[in-house]
Amino acid sequence: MAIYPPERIWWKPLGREERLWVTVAALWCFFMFFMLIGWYFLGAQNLPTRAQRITTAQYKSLADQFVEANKVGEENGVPIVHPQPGTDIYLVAKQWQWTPILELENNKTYTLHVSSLDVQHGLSIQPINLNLQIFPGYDYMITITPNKAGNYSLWCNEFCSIGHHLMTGKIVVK
Ligand SMILES: [Cu+2]
Repeated sequence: MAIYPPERIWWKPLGREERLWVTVAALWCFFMFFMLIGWYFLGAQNLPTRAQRITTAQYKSLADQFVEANKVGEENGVPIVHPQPGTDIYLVAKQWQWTPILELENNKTYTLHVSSLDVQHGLSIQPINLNLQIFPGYDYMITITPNKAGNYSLWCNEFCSIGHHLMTGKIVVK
């Protein structure tokens, strides 16, 4: 059996429609790629966050002091705190609870600190859909000004082992 070399042009040339679709798809890819970059500037969806290194022991002690000084009640064993507007407020993520319950005043600005005492968690504030990754060892600082009274639920949106689905918390804006 003879071995024949493949034909020089072995593919079928693109038809008009196929060429059109490939062009449209390629242009769409370019558009999506540049939108990804553009949205960073246009989307106004990036959290103005700062972060600094902190040990979990240091963060726990800051948060404990904060709860101690501002505690006004308890709900299912979770402390409720009502801090002064304009101050630094602390939220702790640990398996499997967000603590404490923060009672904030509407249209007042706070510096929200968040950190984890064990593993990586995802802070999700609903229904405003604010999402932030929380690693242990970092103190994340977010300037927040609630503009609508109501209850906001906190969820963990980073799988943090067996009790992940139970990890909730609450911010109450009055
Ligand atoms: Cu989780």
